[in-house]
Amino acid sequence: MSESSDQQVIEAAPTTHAKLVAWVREVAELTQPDQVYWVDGSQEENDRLAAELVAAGTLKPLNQEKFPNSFAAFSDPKDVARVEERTFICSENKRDAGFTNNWMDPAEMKAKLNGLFAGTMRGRTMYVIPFVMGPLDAEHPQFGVEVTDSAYVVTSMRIMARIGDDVLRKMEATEAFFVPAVHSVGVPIAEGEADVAWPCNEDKWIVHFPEERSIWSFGSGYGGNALLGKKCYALRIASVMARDEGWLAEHMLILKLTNPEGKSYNVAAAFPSACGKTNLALLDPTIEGWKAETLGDDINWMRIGKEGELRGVNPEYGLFGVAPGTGWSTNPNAMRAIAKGNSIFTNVALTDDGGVWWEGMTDEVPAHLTDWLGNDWTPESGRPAAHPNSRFCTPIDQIDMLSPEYYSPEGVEIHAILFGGRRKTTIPLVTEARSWTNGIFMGSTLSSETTAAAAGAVGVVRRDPMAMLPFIGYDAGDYLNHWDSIEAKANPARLPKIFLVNWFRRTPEGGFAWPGFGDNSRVLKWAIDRIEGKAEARETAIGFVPTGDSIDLTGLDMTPADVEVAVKVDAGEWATELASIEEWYAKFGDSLPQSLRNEFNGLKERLGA
Ligand code: GTP
Ligand code: SPV
Ligand code: MN
Repeated sequence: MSESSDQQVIEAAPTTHAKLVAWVREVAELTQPDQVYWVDGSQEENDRLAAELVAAGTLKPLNQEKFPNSFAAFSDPKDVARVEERTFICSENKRDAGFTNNWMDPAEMKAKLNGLFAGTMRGRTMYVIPFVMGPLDAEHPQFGVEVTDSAYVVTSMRIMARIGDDVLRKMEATEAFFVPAVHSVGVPIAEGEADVAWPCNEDKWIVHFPEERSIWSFGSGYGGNALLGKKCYALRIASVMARDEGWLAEHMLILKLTNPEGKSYNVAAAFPSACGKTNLALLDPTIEGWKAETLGDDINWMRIGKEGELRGVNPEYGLFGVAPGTGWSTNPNAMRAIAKGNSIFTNVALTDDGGVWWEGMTDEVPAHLTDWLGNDWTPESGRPAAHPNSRFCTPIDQIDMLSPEYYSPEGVEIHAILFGGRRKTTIPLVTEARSWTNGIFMGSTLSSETTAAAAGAVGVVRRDPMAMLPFIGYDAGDYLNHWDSIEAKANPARLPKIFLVNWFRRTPEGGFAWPGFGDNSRVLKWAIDRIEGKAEARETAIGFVPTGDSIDLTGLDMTPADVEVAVKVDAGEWATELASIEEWYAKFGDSLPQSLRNEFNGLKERLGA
């Protein structure tokens, strides 16, 4: 960067935060943008950026009557999901990254990144986005600054996190620590060359330095690869902070439920990507007298409160929800939030009147659409109109059922934790853990069929501990040990009960064994009644499952016998499962906590294997 533009960075910097100014200058020197722009987060600024993105062809304005202030974006078909193979945890010691992460020596990686980022922002604007994860009035606000050459990232970050001037003022007042996060699409523009609508590089690198708490992302503009406050900070980096400071950063929704007697419970649930978190977080209960309120749909930061209770906070500000399967019949609360506008849709299909559509949005399929690739589409086309990982990005305060406690810096007490995955067989609809450590065992062996949320094969069963497999920022065995250690740090009487759930089990005939969605409230009711000692259960080798008639089926076309099918513990299936768990646990080597090995041996014994 030339002397004069270097000068510009410093003079134009609207902050006295010396470390921040120095870091921004350093990144600008490396990446060589045409200009540096500090994002203030205002509506006026957002409108201007959106207009520029429309002119560039990145955003398409939607029908303003149906979707006010909303836009559609279409990514490069080679940039449609998180890229786990290209995601790295560069801890000082390889051992600290564990077997679940890709690792490279930090010095080697930095040399690599210096090459990749050198001049990468030529011909572009470098945006500086000050942001905070969680409420700005928290006792210790968790700051970050993302530097990016993508205006699409700026407009999306404005929905997903609290950004801009207010954050910067608070940050500079104490010269606060911030997580530095550098993002580039990796496509410099040469003099006189035109840009494309969705610039990205075939070579992608999503890199974390856990000791430094820093993030470098190159080559992708999509979702968790590029909106660095989300998975990169709030899970990978935050999980390391949480280990060091005695708390938990988890891939969980938070839902508040109030029973007909007016007593409230907060449920946190960890399901892998595209396995139902947003849907459960916006649950419309189908049982009489129960009320549900949303607190979070993807990330939960849990700390131990003054009375030894676990308290959860959602650090995000928006929803980045899977579009397909979100519809008026399955998730009306999400549909109402979306209908208020102010949203960015990525890789959905367009209707002829300038609206959006995706598989499962309406029962009736439109006769004609423009698919996410820009081609004509009809129901006879024989391919999905929207990409399976297409997303809606919508401000969280547009959810009618949002709990006022969402804004509380202290968060809410968590009364129950659910771990869940997508399994056609073996795993019952719901199983209550026998103890905290037994619950950690359930979480540690959580498994799910892979989805389109990450690049790679779909439908393959993989183990996904606490739904955090792609997000644990350190050694997975240490992570399980950290979870197990929470029991001793918390008040035993206030520890949440743990449950394993599976909305996706099939009957021998092939259909879903459980209707899911709003009817999941019936399972939550059973879980809460278990906390209160009011619901019946049958003890099995793997834990406590509901008796056929202990699940409220009022108004549902199902019998207790159907429930028995959904909660069956099948000896043959569990023999296969045990072998698979044994294989999984072998991967941890010495770092698997002994307490979990004991749990495994106990299960084996109870199953008579
Ligand atoms: P990420 O944002 O990737 O973390 O996904 P998520 O966990 O929030 O998943 P989401 O709620 O968006 O659901 C993903 C898919 O699962 C959608 O296609 C839903 O229709 C489907 N789904 C969600 N809940 C249920 C359920 O209870 N039963 C069935 N059968 N499908 C469900
Ligand atoms: C997930 O994959 O878990 C998501 C989408 O929530 S992304 O933000 O791309 O990680
Ligand atoms: Mn997610």
